[in-house]
Amino acid sequence: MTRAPALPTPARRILEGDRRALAQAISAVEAHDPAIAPVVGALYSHSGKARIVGLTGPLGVGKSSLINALLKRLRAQGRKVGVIAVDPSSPFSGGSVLGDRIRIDRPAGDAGVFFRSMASRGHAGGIAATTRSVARLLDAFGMDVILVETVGSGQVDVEVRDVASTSVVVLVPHLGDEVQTLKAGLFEIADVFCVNKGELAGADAAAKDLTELAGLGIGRDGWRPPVVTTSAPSGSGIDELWAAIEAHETFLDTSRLRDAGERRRLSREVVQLVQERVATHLAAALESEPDLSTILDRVVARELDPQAAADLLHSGRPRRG
Ligand SMILES: Nc1nc2c(ncn2[C@@H]2O[C@H](COP(=O)(O)OP(=O)(O)OP(=O)(O)O)[C@@H](O)[C@H]2O)c(=O)[nH]1
Ligand SMILES: [Mg+2]
Repeated sequence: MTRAPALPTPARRILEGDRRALAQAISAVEAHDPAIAPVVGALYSHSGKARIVGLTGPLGVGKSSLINALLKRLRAQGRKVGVIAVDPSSPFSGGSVLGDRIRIDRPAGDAGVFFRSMASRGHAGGIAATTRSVARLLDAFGMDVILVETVGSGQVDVEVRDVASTSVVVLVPHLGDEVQTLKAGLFEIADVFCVNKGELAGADAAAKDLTELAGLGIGRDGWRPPVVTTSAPSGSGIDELWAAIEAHETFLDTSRLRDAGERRRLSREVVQLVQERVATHLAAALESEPDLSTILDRVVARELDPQAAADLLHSGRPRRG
């Protein structure tokens, strides 16, 4: 009888619930340490069970506060929760500009919560390229729910949909112009709208506006994004917010859209990984391989335009006609 290959030790320790092993693996993923790839690979078949919920929205609307409130609620139900906060970071230095601002209320010794903040390192769209791998580690570790906060640099983050099965767009009353500019993009992202700071004047009007908009957006797979009003510090509306998230998760199951969504996300992930590799390889080859650097020389000399050079590199011959 053939036996399954032994799991790498860190992978086995993560499956056994070793938090230190988990933390080390996440750091290795963030550092792009090639030694972690077999560990992440070995854990892949143990992932896919957690519900991944993304929260996105402009700066300061209360995403972290909502995550804290959701965390308390989920812990009270005995669910294990992983939190990933993706910080804005300078594309130039790779360092975190605003730092780690989320304060997670984790009672000391609560093994059912794991929090990680990571820098987005200038990755366009705001999700660190490694977020998916980190979410998968938390998933294999046994977290039931993974909450992902993505940077809100005045825009909502479209890439959250590449990670989460339910995306919550968080707004506040009187976002006015901001919402106008966001409108078009909002419905491609939002499975749930949350009007936070709901105790402030204008919250009802904002919720009403969004509900009307959500009505116009109906037809996207037959799901109408619900609008929930919350006040994170008091916990008001948090039950409703979680109910709306769960309703969307149930919808994914009953409509059988969950598999289609997962397939789309994984396809994008594989394509992105190939893109990265091809780009790295090609950039090096353009400098080092004489045949290819000649093509680049011709572009530099204005003999060949970049499009034509790309055709030549891609198909080996110039495009006709
Ligand atoms: N009045 C009011 N203030 C809130 C509410 N929720 C959060 N805040 C406050 O709003 C500020 C920003 O909250 P955060 O939770 O850090 O918001 P965020 O969206 O995570 O912020 P960034 O990560 O910087 O984009 C803090 O001072 C919170 O205390 C709310 O429901 N009502
Ligand atoms: Mg935050």
